[in-house]
Amino acid sequence: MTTTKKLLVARAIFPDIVEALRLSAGVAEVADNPTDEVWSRDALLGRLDGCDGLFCTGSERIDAALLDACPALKAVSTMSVGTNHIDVDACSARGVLVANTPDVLTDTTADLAFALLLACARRVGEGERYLREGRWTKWHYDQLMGADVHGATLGILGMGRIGQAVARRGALGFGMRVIYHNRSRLPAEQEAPLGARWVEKAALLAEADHLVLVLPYSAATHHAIGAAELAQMKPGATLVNIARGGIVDDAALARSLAEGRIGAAGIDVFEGEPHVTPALLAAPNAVLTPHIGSASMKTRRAMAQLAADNLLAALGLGDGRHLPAIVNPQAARR
Ligand code: 8YV
Repeated sequence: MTTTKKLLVARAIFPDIVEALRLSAGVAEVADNPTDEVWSRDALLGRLDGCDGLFCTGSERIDAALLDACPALKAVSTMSVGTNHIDVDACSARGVLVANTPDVLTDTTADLAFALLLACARRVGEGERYLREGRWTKWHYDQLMGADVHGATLGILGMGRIGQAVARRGALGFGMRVIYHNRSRLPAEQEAPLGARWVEKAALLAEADHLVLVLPYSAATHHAIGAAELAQMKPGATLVNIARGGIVDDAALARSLAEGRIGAAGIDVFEGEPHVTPALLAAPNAVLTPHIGSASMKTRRAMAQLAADNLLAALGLGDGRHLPAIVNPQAARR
């Protein structure tokens, strides 16, 4: 096969995976970013000029203006399951295929939901700071009392693959009663093994002891949990966001935590991250992590490999090891 395609890998990823891309049949050139320099928009555009394929992450914004400036681009492969940083409609309209990395991160991300849920409900962060700061001088009967997770009601907003993996952990591992709200209801045969029951959003907010957010970000889900929704939650309930910044109104959440209306929060994703609303940083009853939902060694490698395979497959290259996870197959017909 003649070597024809030019690729750009926008962020530093596993060097051996970049090297394998470079050696793939049909690839003429791979430009990458081994130092993980933060490229300005213009720097990204300059490097993308003339490229057929882009390997990106959730940090790069792929919009109509970028696509118009890079008419050679045929495929955008993101190392993320979320695609809210990509204007998929604009890609489809220009015949640009978009691929993402579903499935490989489902269980790892659901594990982090439980890590945050347990940590905030049982006040692990507060306890650790208390101990490290030398404030632990004796035992008290009411020291750092938190909320039980086992046997409680687990509410899940968004019931895709990750939501179902969270439900499975709650029902089977912690004996929780699982309720969920999603645009579409799961078929009964999928609900039954999870012991999950579909409820209206208002009932979800009112009944959940612990509410986990697992819905994709879009204009429709912006501030799906704002001041009004926080006020509808059970007093003392916990909230976990492993989905996307912007789904929660972070300022409203900080107020609710400060007022003691919400008992605790476990938050992995933030509005405008890596900036974090200062009032959240000041909230002792919040456990905050820097967007590490998928960050296990095994999963991050699997994501990078899948994104590389997707990119090659979307350009008609590669060894067909993976059926590419194409978000907009309709673009191929253009
Ligand atoms: C990524 C994620 O780490 O897959 C997603 O949608 O949010 C995370 O797993 C992040 O988007 C970097 O690409």
